Amino acid sequence: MNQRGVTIWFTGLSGAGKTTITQALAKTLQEKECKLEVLDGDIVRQNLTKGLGFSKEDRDENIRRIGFVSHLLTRNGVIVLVSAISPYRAIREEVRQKVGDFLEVYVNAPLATCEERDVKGLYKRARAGEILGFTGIDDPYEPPLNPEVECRTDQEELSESVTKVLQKLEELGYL
Ligand code: GGZ
Repeated sequence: MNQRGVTIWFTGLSGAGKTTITQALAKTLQEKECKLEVLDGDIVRQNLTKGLGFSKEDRDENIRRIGFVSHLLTRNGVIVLVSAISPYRAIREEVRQKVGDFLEVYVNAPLATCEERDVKGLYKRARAGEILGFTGIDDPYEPPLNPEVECRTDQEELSESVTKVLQKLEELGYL
């Protein structure tokens, strides 16, 4: 199959559901025998961007490196699923320009919902002052102004979120 590459960039707060949607979408795309790669913030930070912290400079550097790898893969016909908070609009735009074939998915759940889920207990620790500079608590998150897809994970089922992304991929001729 001569597949067109594209980077699908999932941005949103910690606990919004980026990884969950990415994994479900990856499974569906694998079933369609698409060539794909997943770059998850959590995993990437253990190798490619190991040693970077959460200052604005480090987050931007994290995103820039993920963007670089995404670009290489995308131009080789891979569907790249990136899951990273990527809180700053400007660097997301920079990556979009560089990659070209780029789709932004805003994984949107209110902070209160993310905090309630608190899967890893990080919000609790951030509220207690044990983690400083936590996105949404004492660090900014700049939502996309014009994302190709928005998933309201507090209002829709996982399958609905996945379908929205698949439909957009079809609409734009990537599937
Ligand atoms: C936000 C943090 C922080 C701070 C650790 N702020 O929900 P998680 O746990 O598994 O995913 C979050 C991850 C954020 O890494 P990213 O590479 O996606 O961030 S960025 O795009 O901003 O570079 C969270 C955990 O690391 N974590 N400290 N201070 N999230």
